[in-house]
Amino acid sequence: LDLELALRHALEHNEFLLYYQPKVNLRTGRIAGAEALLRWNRPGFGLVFPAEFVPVMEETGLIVRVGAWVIEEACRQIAQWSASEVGDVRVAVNVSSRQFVEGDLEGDIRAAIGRHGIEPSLLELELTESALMSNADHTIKVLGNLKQLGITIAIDDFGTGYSSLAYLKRFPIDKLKIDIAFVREVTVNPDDAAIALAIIGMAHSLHMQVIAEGVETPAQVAYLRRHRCDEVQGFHFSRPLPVKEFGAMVLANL
Ligand code: G
Ligand code: G
Ligand code: MN
Ligand code: NA
Repeated sequence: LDLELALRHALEHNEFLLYYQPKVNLRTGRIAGAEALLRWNRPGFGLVFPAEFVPVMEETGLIVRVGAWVIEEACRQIAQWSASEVGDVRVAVNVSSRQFVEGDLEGDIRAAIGRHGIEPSLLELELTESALMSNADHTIKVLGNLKQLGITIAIDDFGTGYSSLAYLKRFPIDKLKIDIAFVREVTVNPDDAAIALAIIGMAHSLHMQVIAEGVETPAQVAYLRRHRCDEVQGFHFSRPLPVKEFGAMVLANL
């Protein structure tokens, strides 16, 4: 309860901020975009990570309002980078199922894009399998509208949710993000390798892009490049960074 109150206070007093972790295109070696990751600059505590407060926001429903703030802030940052020497950066935001069911995700996104005058193709959404399944018919409609607008739809933590593959046909999905569970030992565990390769092959057959998360070693990068994974993200390239450091990294990588 104390935490819930502190989180409500945090939203009203602007204590949230976004860090940005680069996604790298394996063909070009260049930064292809970023995942925006929520941080809480809690007075007296320092920087607090999502594991400590996102579950409470999910339970209390506060994630709906904070999620809307994340979309607004990401769009504002995209516009600021586009107008600067950094240039166009595609930013992925994590979206909770409650934002589909209780919030006005489509309205929030349209408003933020319009307000900041950004190219819709610079915004990407990361949804978990459970987020997709929790109100499928409504979610399909919203995602269809957003995709028509030009937004990219990615499935986060792919392969770890409780869902059937049928949704790959029903939902307008652009990209699969291979869960870290299959990436960690991809170069040494034949089962993980088989799953990763099956996801890459399936994604490409369905005309989807594929990204691997949690990439930490040169061997993983080499393996994923050799097997035509499109993008990678992980500590091997960079931890999630504050805005200024991310911008500097893009400029150094050009
Ligand atoms: O940044 P970090 O690796 O600690 O993130 C941990 C978890 O918190 C990840 O699963 C991530 O998806 C989730 N998370 C981070 N930012 C957001 C956000 O803005 N919204 C939601 N719903 N989840 C987030
Ligand atoms: O669930 P989601 O994919 O949104 O979570 C992203 C989380 O993964 C962030 O908390 C981020 O800090 C973490 N992360 C990013 N890169 C790596 C990595 O290379 N290794 C590990 N273990 N975690 C990572
Ligand atoms: Mn994510
Ligand atoms: Na993930």
